[in-house]
Amino acid sequence: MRSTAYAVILLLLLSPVVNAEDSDGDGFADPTSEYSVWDGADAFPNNPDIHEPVFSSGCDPPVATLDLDEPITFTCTVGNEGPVGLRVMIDVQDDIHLSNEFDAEYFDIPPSQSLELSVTMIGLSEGIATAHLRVFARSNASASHMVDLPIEVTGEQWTSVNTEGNSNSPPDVSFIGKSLDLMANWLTEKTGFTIERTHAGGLILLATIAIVGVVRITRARRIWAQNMLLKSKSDQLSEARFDELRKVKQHEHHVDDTIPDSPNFVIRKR
Ligand SMILES: [Ca+2]
Ligand SMILES: [Ca+2]
Repeated sequence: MRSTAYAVILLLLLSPVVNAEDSDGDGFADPTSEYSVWDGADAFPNNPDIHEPVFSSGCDPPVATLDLDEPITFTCTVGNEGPVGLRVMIDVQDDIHLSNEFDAEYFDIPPSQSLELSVTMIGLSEGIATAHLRVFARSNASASHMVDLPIEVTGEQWTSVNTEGNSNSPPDVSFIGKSLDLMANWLTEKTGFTIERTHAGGLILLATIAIVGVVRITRARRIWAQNMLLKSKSDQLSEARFDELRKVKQHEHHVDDTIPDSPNFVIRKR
């Protein structure tokens, strides 16, 4: 009698596990730790209208144009729109014109979460191609979800930007030091004073300042001369008028005979 009671209690405790529960009555059992959506459980255990997993997805860029041998990496997101965590297998189906660099992998996506993937393809031959990102959510079924990746491959050969050759080493300025040494030696020889590199550098600096000063003065003079030449036309005209007035012979009554002519001196070399 007692053993029978234990058996009944045990049966009641085990019944949810033994007899898979179907909460919404749609014929698909609720998922459990032993029986997942991957195995065939209801992806929406509380919705009698739906039992298959639902995904949202998107890839960036949505379309692409590649040259031959040019790689492109799409950033794709795959979201689980259901209330149950999913284990999925994701792969990429390439095309005759493309080479796929994405390795198929299993992922766990918690409810209402999404994952991000990098999918790299390489242009193989000229043509219009479509690769497919496929999401498998059931062990023994075709893809539950698919994202198209339309890609045009041109006939041009891709020329990658070669960054290895252009090392950004600082410019070689050792020649400045050498020049200063040469200058210092030369000055020492010529002047008899011991002149070192730093002195030579200072002299060069002074010389440079002096040259710049001379150049500036010369330029200022040239500009002044140009300005003189460019005197406004009205000035030139008025000056010409004055000149003309000066040339005109004075009236007779203004001539003063009392003033003798200026004597002409002849200077001769002895
Ligand atoms: Ca169900
Ligand atoms: Ca359901």
